[in-house]
Amino acid sequence: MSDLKDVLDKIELTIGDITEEETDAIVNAANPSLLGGGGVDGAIHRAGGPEILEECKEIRRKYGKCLPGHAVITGGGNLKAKYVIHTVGPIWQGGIADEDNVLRNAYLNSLKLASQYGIKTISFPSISTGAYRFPVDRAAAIAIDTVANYLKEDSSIEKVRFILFDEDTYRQYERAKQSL
Ligand code: AR6
Repeated sequence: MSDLKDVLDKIELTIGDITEEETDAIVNAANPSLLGGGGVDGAIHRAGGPEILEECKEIRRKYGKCLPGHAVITGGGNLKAKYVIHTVGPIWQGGIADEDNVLRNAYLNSLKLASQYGIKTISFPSISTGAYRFPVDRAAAIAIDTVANYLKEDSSIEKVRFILFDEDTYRQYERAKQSL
């Protein structure tokens, strides 16, 4: 069990493009089809090349769609990251559809997969706050809280980076981290 200061030291926030990350794994904000899309999903498949999509198709064939809150793992294809963890966040419906818990599970199941694969460093985008329209301040609080609580209990992951695409999103995550 780590204390809060140690945990906060392991969480890094930065503005950037997640496809350029050199962490062991990056996380994709995918959709249940796992067959690609726009936003960060499109960027990861474009930069990572066709191998990632082939692996996603294989997962689809074996296990079917990836439900919101769940996560699956593939190799990193042409990316610097060795793995891509594909998770599906909730579509924001005004807060009436258990969106907070689904978002929490998307982070939690991604982290659990990372631990299972011996991943020590991992980068997340801001899941659900683009096309899925989850309010950024609320999503940031859930993301930071879920990661911090996980790191308190599991010391195998050494670094969690949030790669935020714009300044406003970055500021919301910074605020969420400071308020812990
Ligand atoms: N690096 C880091 N963050 C990025 C990048 C990038 N290269 N590109 C976009 N973002 P979104 P969602 C940010 O829409 O809301 C897809 O079509 C973006 O600015 O990618 O979970 C999927 O296939 C925003 O802050 O994901 C699904 O259908 C954040 O990443 C759907 O979108 C998330 O935006 C998932 O929607």
